[in-house]
Order: sequence, then C-alpha cells, then structure tokens
Amino acid sequence: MLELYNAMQSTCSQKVRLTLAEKGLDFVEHRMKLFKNEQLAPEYLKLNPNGVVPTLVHDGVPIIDSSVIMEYLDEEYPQTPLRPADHKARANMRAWMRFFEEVPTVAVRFPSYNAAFARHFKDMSDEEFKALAASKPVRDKFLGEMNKEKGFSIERLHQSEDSIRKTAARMETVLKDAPYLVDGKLTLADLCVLPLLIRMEDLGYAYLWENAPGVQAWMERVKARPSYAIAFYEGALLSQQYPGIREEHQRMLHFAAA
Ligand SMILES: N[C@@H](CCC(=O)N[C@@H](CS)C(=O)NCC(=O)O)C(=O)O
Repeated sequence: MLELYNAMQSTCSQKVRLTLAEKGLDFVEHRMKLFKNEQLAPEYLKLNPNGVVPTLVHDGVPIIDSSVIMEYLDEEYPQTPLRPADHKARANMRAWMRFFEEVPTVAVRFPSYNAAFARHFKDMSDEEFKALAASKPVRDKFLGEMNKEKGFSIERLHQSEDSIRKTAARMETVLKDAPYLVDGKLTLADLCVLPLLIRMEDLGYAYLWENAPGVQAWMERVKARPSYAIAFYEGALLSQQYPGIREEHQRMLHFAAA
C-alpha cells in the first residue's frame, strides 16, 4: 500500500504525483496544510525529519525526498519505465535532475513566497516569526532571511529570473530537436522540472522562455498528457488558491523596475 503525505500546491509533491499518475499507481493521499505547520508536527517529523513534503510511505516504510521517491517508484514498479535502461542515458537523466534541484528548484521559492506565501506571516510578531523559522529543520536559514512584511528583495527575484532563463536555455539545447529531455522519451527528468515551470508560468513569468520555442512546445506536450490533469487537480496552482496573485505579482515587478 502506498500513502503520500503531500501538499496540493507543493512543486516537490507535484513531481511525485506526476510519477504516480504516469505509472497508473493507486495511493492514499494525505493533503497537508503547510501554513498550519502540519509538516512540523512531531508525528510527521518521525516520518520525515526534514519537516517538508512529500513523504511516501510504502508498506509502513517512509521514503523521503521527491527525486528519491520518483526513482524508488520506478524501481519498485518497473512497468511503464520512466528511466532509460542504458546506464549512460540514465546518468544523463540524473544529471538533469541534479541541475533542476540545484538551480530552478531553489529559484522558484523566492517569487512563490513573495507572491503567495509571505502573507501567512504578516500578522506574527517578530519573535513568533523568528521562532517559526528556527523550528524548521531544513528551511530555517531560508525563512530567517525573509522580511516578514516585504518578502525577499527585488534583487533576489531578479536572480530567480536569471536562474529560470538559464534553465530554459539549457533545456532548449535538447528540446529544439527532441520531444523530451532524455533519449526522446518521457523520463523522470521531464517530471522533475515541469512543476517548476508551471509555477513560474502561473506567477506570470512565461516570458522567461519566450525565446525557447522547443521549451514552449514541450510544455504543451507534457501538459496534454493525462498525468498532468491528474496531478494538477483543482487547487494545485497558486492562482487557484490565491486568486489574482499573478496580476498582483507582475504589477509589483513592473513598479519595482520603473
Ligand atoms: N528536497 C526536498 C524538498 C521538499 C520541500 O522543500 N518541500 C516544501 C514544499 S515544495 C515544503 O514542504 N516546505 C515546508 C516548509 O518550508 O516548512 C524534496 O525534494 O522532497
């Protein structure tokens, strides 16, 4: 039996939901409320000491970290493989995944917090906010650097834009003449980056890959797969949970640039 502890809007959770959907696997979904700090509850920390989602529990054993979970699912359920059999191609897929974890995964956090999440901390006292940041096992420094009224600086948002431009440009080198990132077939590498670009698109940043027609065509291709509608159910997009944020966020960027 597979159980997934995750959050609707979490990009790391979406990677795993896409993988489960592509493989046609049934699972029991536990939707957690991250701004009610359910990920920091002592019972959850026993499953995932990092205090983040997702966590997969398979026959009672917790598996943590979204990319690890994706590979675990592909190993346990080899039907509909999502990794190339050839070891060199598989290494290429993993190299893409590590790049996505290191560059765009980090980048999307800053605009996501500014546009949607920072509002949850506004009414806290400075002490409450500091204590909350300090209580996060792996996100303490990240949250500790945020101004709880204003979010992250405009310079930090520009660095995120730069990281996403770089990501799209690197993907374009392959996608200009191939349907998917590795060996012309859908792999975990595609599913690893898709939620990140969907998040950026949802916040109004699709212009960052306006010069990458291969990436644009790939986005349409992956969104047309049945797994997309399954994994991105109603409420998975920030604009569905926080109506109007795209316009609000882009307006803020526009005024900051003026
Ligand atoms: N490396 C972890 C990162 C997971 C992660 O950052 N999850 C975020 C949601 S996408 C989270 O749970 N944040 C909760 C918090 O910051 O308290 C993975 O890929 O599973």
